[in-house]
Amino acid sequence: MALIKRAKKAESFFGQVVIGPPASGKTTYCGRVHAFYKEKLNRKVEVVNLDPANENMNYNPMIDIMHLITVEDVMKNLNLGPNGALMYCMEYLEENFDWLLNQLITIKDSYLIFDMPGQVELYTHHNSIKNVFEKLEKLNYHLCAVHLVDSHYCSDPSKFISTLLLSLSTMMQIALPHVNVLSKADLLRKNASKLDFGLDFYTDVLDLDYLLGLLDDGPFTKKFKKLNAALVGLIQDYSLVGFVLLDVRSEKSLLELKSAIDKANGYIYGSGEERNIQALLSCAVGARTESERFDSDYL
Ligand SMILES: Nc1nc2c(ncn2[C@@H]2O[C@H](COP(=O)(O)OP(=O)(O)OP(=O)(O)O)[C@@H](O)[C@H]2O)c(=O)[nH]1
Ligand SMILES: [Mg+2]
Repeated sequence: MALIKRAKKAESFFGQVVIGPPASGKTTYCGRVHAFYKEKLNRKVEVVNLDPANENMNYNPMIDIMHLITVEDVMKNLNLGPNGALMYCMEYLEENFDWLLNQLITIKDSYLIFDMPGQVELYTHHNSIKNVFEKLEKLNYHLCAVHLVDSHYCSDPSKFISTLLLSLSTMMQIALPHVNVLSKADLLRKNASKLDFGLDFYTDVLDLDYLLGLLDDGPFTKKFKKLNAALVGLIQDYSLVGFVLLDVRSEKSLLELKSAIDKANGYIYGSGEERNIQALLSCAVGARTESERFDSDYL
């Protein structure tokens, strides 16, 4: 109770919670965005690792759940498999919310990036992660969920419809300001000629009747015409799902995503940050980014 009172006295905090399926690029993005915000935007920023099986962090976390609990220990001691152990770890974190809050309140004036585990049910129907962030929201932590999904799923109409449904149910369950992201956009661009539609179709999610046409002709999905129509109708009725493309090696891409996230949770720029953004934008317009140069020179 005293801890909650101390936290409530604190001013508002801002940050992003990086979620999504396994190997969608969450940890890579957290490390990259930590360096980018700090070095290029002069934003004070810290990473909080809440993945209890995170082996290859490319950043030094300010808070690390692996000091509280690890998937490996839970598997050994409770004789659980990896998925059950991860669920247990998240329930343990919820029960030990004070462990997290005690450390968060020592971080002053920093923007927070939460690196999260990659198990889909943690974001679609399990309640622990939702409850942890709901508590933080009540304590003036203005967080935006950044939901990364591998853009490889655009390569097949039935995989893309699953991506849309997953994104929609995650938005509903996590209930934070939300930005959906198609990660590894460098690979998507490289293979754009093999896609059924242009990139805008996948990011804007406007007219899904074209997708319905492909689903109704697909070798597996053609058997389920009514179901296809109902799923497409559901997504269109909500008209909530759209995506930002992310290539972690491109500063322009990181800036575009940063704008969407800052708008979603109402982040107020620190002094000088806007100037740095303008400078970076003017470099990006008309000039090729590092990654584009790399692609065209070496691939
Ligand atoms: N080409 C490309 N590869 C990427 C990009 N982002 C991440 N990757 C690669 O994707 C793989 C998975 O990245 P991680 O950052 O470990 O993914 P994760 O979502 O943290 O994975 P889990 O924590 O296991 O769920 C790694 O091999 C990364 O190098 C990107 O923008 N482009
Ligand atoms: Mg990870």
